[in-house]
Amino acid sequence: PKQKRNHPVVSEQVSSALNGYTPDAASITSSIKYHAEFTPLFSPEKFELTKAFFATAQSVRDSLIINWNATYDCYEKLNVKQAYYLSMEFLQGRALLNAIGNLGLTGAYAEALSKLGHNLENVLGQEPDAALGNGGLGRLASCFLDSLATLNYPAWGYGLRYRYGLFKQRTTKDGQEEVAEDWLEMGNPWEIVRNDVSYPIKFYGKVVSGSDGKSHWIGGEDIKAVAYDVPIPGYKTKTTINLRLWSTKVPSGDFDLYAFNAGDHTKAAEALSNAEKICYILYPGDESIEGKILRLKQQYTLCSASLQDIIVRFERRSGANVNWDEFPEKVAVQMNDTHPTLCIPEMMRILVDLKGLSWKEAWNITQRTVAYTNHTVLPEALEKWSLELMQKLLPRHVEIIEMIDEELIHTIVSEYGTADPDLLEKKLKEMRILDNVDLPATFANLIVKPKESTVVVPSDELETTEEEVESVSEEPEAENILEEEKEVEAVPEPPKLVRMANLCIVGGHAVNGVAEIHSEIVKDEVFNEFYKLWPEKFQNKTNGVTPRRWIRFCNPDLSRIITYWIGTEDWVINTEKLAELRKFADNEDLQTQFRAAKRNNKMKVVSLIKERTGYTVSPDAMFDIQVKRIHEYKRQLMNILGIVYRYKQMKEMSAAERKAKFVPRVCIFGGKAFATYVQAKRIVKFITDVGATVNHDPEIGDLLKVVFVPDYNVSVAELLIPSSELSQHISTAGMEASGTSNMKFAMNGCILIGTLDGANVEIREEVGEDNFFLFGAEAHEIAGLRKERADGKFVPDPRFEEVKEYVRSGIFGPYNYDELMGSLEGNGGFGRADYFLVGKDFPSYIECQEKVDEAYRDQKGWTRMSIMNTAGSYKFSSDRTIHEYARDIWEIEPVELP
Ligand code: T68
Repeated sequence: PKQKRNHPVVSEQVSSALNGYTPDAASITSSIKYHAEFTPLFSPEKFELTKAFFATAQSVRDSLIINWNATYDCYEKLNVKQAYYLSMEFLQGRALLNAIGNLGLTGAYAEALSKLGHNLENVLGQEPDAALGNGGLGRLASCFLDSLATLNYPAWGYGLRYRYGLFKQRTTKDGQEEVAEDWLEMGNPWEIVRNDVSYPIKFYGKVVSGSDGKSHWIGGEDIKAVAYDVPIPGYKTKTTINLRLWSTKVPSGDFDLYAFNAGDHTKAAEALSNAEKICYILYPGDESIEGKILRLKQQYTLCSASLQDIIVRFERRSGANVNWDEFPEKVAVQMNDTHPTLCIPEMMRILVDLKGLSWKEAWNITQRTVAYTNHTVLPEALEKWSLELMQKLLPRHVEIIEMIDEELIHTIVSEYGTADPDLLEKKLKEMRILDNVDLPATFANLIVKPKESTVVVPSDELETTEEEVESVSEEPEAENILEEEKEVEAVPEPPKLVRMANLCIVGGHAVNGVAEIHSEIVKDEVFNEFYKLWPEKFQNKTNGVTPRRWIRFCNPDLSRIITYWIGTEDWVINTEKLAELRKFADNEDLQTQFRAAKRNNKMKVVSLIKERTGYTVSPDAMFDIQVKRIHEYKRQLMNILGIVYRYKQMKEMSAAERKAKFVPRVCIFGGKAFATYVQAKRIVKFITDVGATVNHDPEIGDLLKVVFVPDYNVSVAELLIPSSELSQHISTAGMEASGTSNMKFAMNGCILIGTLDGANVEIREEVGEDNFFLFGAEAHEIAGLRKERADGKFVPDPRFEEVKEYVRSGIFGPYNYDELMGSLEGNGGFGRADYFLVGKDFPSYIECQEKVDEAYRDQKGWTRMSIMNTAGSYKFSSDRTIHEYARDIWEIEPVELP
């Protein structure tokens, strides 16, 4: 084995691919038959589709295990530096096509299955999606794993094995309905349970000082985390890395046999369910305190089990002489958002309490090891945990966090001095990890200010109801009080909180945003105080997506065309080559082929829509798609209001005028609303209601169709994205950290309509501004525009007023849309008075949509734009992103297997 330099030459990888055992169709057939017979999942008599899928997957897994073992052995022997990507979410989707595609065995498997009486495509369709994530953040983690393996980087992912994935979405006449996603019902052929790899995890209990001078965390509740490994194959390389998912169990010996035998079955089962419920579901609702505890338990389980595992591996690979100072030279830990922040205090706890290192040594090692990726600047999405709750669940970690906070106070005090107590107080308030917590005793007299425990309110500001006034006036004593200044009861103390992002920034050596504009906002606004203190920590790593799943496998027609025109299939790992398509953008043959591929992909979606919604749509119409989690800042509401405006105009025209003005469109939506996000669920209901009216309007026919595809997930995305001609990325500027579907759409020759937000900015730069439909306010204007609204100075466009009124008229059914429309109004009393500035951007949005119609009429011009999007999308391969993380943050090198 040899260690290679960074950025390996692609052709070398391809030539070294699969230089071991490569099965042919005949051996695959017998392997599938073997698994159908001996892998005890199904009854023996039939070989129907489900069984064909499982037997096929088992046979693929055999190949993966060979490569997984070889990869593991190699890293173990070389003792190379390894990166660990910790994420509460991995949105893997289906694995079969990806695995056989990466192994270069798609043809052989298709042949083998056909010999056995099955069609590969049908077999692929049997696989449930592994939906262990919500959206972009989870899918990014999965794209990263694919790139890491493909580029031969020594790296693993760590996550949780949720029993139920993100809910299945149904749409009924009442809107969205959630159903449990039982993805493991039939078993998971890709995972390998490692019963010998498990670690103890503790919750609650207390901390005592031992005679050895160390802190001991004792008592409480003990569970264990067991490893389930999912092999992740790289494309045309033997490297197969690992996604290790933890499942929680009751420790052996903790089952209360006495209670069970004495008939108290519930008590005996309690411990079991207490342990197992930690991994039941992704995002337990956290409105209740129980839900919050469960979520914190999940986060801690991920951090503690993964770190114990990483540390055991480090010690084993170090042999007899463990040199802890070398730890950061062997290990890089990336925290995917703040969800794995507890890595920091957990690493400190293990190093100080269990391995006997000094605080200083441990802190140095921890900081050099961990790094943090930020995915949001929405203040409400920055995680803050109740200190009280954390103290109960993780008492030792809170002690450690308090010490880190205290060191940070030292730093802030020495940076800003004590001469200006107001300034110092402001800095401390903004930067401390602990919010609303008194300064530790050593600092208590730094900021000498009177402590206000009660608030004095002048009598004229006291709110009194009419009834109270009456009763007051009858009570002479009360009147006396009213005349003086009344002392009211103390306002409740603000909750004491742990700000996880602050802890991440302090405890790690790098902080990165996920697109250029976002990283600038991170530095200049959200975490500006930290940026001023440690500018060297802040970086940008523009997101990317894997071109294997998102072009090569989901769009085989387009892939063949690209390979033909570029003359090699190398573009799959060397996406820069896509740029060569630019020179053929006006070539008629390429254009014809591009359109034919698009049409073929649209036909698949015509069937999908029919099957899922019953609607018949025409493949000749423009496919206009917005698919992403439903969120107000993503402004699905603006899209649907734009459609309503279009529909209203159509209704006011003659048939001939309609045809002249509008091109036929199928407007497709998809995405899940978080179960407790009321406004998002209203939006889903609204879209389906508009569809129900428009799609049945005989006057409109194929000129406009509105479809909400239920249960959007990775597999649905793999069908929708290749079929799209226009896609919408229309967030309020400054609010979408990056977006990643925008990249997938561009790769698949779709033209984007969007704001200057997230990765849109960079996509537009790469594909060229003529090939991107831009509209809307820019990020630097948003604060001013919100102020304009708040001051009542905003004058909405009459078309916006018109469209809201149309909705309120009841044209889309009996549902009362007052609240939804009211949320878009200055002071409608509902929601946040158009916080997301739909009203502001609406005119430029609909005007831009008119330009889209015009452009679409010129099919040659449109296809040119489409080719330019594919050609200009090469920067957005996650291979590029991973090379940057490897070089700038993790300092790891690719390793080619022998
Ligand atoms: C997304 N974030 C960003 N978060 O919204 C998107 N959040 O702009 C970006 O492209 C993507 O991350 C990848 O960087 C999310 O998907 C979550 O799903 C999430 C989950 C739990 C708590 C907070």
